[in-house]
Amino acid sequence: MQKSSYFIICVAIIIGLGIVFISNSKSKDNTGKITTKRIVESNKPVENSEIKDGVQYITINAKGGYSPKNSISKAGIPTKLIVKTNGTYDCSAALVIRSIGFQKILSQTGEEIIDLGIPKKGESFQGLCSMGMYNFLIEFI
Ligand SMILES: [Cu+2]
Repeated sequence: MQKSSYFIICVAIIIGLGIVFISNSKSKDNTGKITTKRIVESNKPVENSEIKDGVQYITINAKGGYSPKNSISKAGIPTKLIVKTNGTYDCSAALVIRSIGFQKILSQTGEEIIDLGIPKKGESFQGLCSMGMYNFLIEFI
């Protein structure tokens, strides 16, 4: 009688450990999948532009890189790029947009408004950090 109850307790512990182990490995799998999905999504072109009083504003956040990394906006409209910094102490605050001759160290927190003129269809603007480590691309369609 004592032996069999000891056996039952042992089995219960093993099953318990098994459930914990399985649920742990499942949650690890799930996080892995979510992370992969996020990376894929962040590389997809994003529409992050807004038209106000005939001017198109595109917003890019600069902190540990640029987001969204790829964006798509409308061609043929006066366009301004807003680069937002928020406690940006990394080199993504040192912004270079070669095609328009823009080069500036942005304030650590704030908004920099950059005039892109009236972009043509098919035109694109690439922003880089001063080291060329981080980048973003805006395409006009
Ligand atoms: Cu950099």
